[in-house]
Amino acid sequence: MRIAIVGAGAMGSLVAGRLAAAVGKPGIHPDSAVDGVVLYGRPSAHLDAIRGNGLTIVERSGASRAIPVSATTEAADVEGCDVVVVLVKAWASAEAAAPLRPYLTRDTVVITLQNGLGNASALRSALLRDGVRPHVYLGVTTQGAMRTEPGVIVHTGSGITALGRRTNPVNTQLRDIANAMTSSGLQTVAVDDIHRWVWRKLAVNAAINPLTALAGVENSVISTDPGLRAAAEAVAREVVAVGKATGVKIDLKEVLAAIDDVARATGDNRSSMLVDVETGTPTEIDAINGAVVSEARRHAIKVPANQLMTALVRAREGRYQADPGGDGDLDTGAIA
Ligand code: KPL
Repeated sequence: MRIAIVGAGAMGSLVAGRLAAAVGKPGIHPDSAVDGVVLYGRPSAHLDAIRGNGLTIVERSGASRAIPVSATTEAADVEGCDVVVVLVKAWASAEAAAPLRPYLTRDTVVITLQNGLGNASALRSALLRDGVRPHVYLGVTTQGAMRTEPGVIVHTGSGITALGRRTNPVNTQLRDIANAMTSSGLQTVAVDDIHRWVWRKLAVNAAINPLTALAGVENSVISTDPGLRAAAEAVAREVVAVGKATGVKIDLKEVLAAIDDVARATGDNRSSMLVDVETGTPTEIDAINGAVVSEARRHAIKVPANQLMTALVRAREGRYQADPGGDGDLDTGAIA
């Protein structure tokens, strides 16, 4: 299968690099072999560096390796790909997907691995052409990565990636994609209860991202600092209540364990929201805590902790949006 990764932030680069290193290797099953990978992003020093010297992935052990990755800024280069994995910031979904519209077919599988809620519907609307649109599937990942300099990313934490369909059980194609990702070194499962995974990851992001961004700390501190841990629990408790109201079977104990696991597994990582506020880039607060607040309103549930996170992060963004100055080049997700 030929796979395009949309968004050359840290996570997009990690997925593209791992898959590119698997090209030509036998897959778990012949249909899950990776035949080609293209990384599509905005013109940037990072993309230029990848084109010149390959993508360097630094492992947690300190070992590193440069992998040749075909990197492009041309939407037309995505033509012919069977699978398109979207890893741009939530607020950039429509803008990143629209140029791809002429090059995708009704058979293309588009998978969002973005943070937050609402990405699949934004992609579906942006990709609609003459009443036809590709399949857009849901996914979440708890892998952690950071971009440290152009052409270099650090794989800060090995997590798990889950893929699923919105209303139907998984199909063979999704299983093949999950196998392709797993054999490239990114542990991936195709699941029938993807909404549960999406809400669990939403709770993880809703707790870790704004707290790390506001406190200016690495992910690990969320589970080691008692005050931040209590705040994370307050945020997560509300997300679970709202998730349950939407009909998703999630459980607070499981969500709190996931927050501690992710905080530990990606311990040295600065969350994407912390990097955003440090580099003056728009954050994903609206797709994460803001989306929880909107859903809560529909179900008449009070979510003061999520409201507070949303207001504080928006205020922080307001300060740098009024006075733009960050170069935004070291962000972790936006198409770059
Ligand atoms: O998704 C993340 C993010 O930073 O956006 C986590 C999992 C919290 C890793 O940092």
